[in-house]
Amino acid sequence: MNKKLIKEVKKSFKERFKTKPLMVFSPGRINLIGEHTDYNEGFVFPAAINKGIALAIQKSKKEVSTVYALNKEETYQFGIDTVAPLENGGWRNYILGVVAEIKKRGISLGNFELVFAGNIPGGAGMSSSAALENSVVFGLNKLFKLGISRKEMILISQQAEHNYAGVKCGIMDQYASMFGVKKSALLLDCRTIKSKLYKINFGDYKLLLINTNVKHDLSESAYNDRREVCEKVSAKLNIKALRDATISDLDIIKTDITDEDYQKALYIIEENLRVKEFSKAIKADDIKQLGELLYKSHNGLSTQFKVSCKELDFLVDHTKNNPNILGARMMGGGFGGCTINLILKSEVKSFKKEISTLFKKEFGKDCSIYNVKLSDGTQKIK
Ligand code: GAF
Repeated sequence: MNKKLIKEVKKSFKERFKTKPLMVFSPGRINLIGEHTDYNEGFVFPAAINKGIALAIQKSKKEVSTVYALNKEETYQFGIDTVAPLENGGWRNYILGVVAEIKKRGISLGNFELVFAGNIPGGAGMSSSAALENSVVFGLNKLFKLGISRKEMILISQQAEHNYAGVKCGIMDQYASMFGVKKSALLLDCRTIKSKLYKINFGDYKLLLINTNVKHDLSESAYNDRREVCEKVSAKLNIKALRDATISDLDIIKTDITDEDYQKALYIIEENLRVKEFSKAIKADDIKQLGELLYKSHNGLSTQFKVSCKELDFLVDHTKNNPNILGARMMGGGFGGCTINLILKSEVKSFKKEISTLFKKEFGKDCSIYNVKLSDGTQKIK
């Protein structure tokens, strides 16, 4: 599938700019467990997938840089020396943000020409934005021989998201997209930004994503609000981040904070513990326990951290009395997007049919179902 995507991007670049570009592929990600823990300097367990952004890029001698979003058939031009965030800039802001963050580091860049396209469904919570940011910073780094390390590149991508897209995200998405490894997931410590690789083989079971095809308005401001709550509680506890808190610490300040804030902080502390339990269960080949942790994670996201929505809850609830599904939860920032399900391989076909019908009956619209492969991270391609 990516072959087709890459071919289309190359072709479009050639038609537009007549030169041979440098080609980059940067993947999206899934997350096994550990949601909203990244900006609390905690633990997450993501993996890069075989869907992403293909990008063609070349230096330009012109006074402007020209970027073309093939999926949207939209072009944008800007001067490399006059970069600023655009109101409602959409995809443009990810590119401008990366350029601005590189320049902030005192590194000079020339103008360039770029074409990109992706096959990550938009709003699905599979990090098309991190894939785009990483592809741009990786492409520019190679093209202008900037000597930026992969780790610095993901920090540039993250800052682009903060300052140009307005989402105060953690580091999980950019890390997974940049450092992903085939057939593996990464247990990432978001404080040290170091990960441990786990080969993933769930035996007779597999991961299946179900997209609600819903992205609720205000999801970005709600995301930033959650981060603020976590920071407020950390400040009350006099610690750097909720990663350093225990439940007993939190109980000491329980009467000084609202019950809502208490529940949110409690969720973070418990989710961090679940990530560690999950990694132990993988090592022990305890698939049943993996499923149980997924359900517990969803319950916390929905009832304590409050980032789920009725469509996500519906999808998770409808797996609970299905003996062929061991666990399910919403994945990513929330307020829409996908659920991730641990399902018996032989039952995928009949489940797909069943859940599609039920979802349509309940909400009057379709859900989408994806199989994903765990794949390598951002790379130069031919
Ligand atoms: C989004 C953010 F970009 C990540 O940093 C992370 O916080 C995630 O939501 C929730 O776990 O994808």
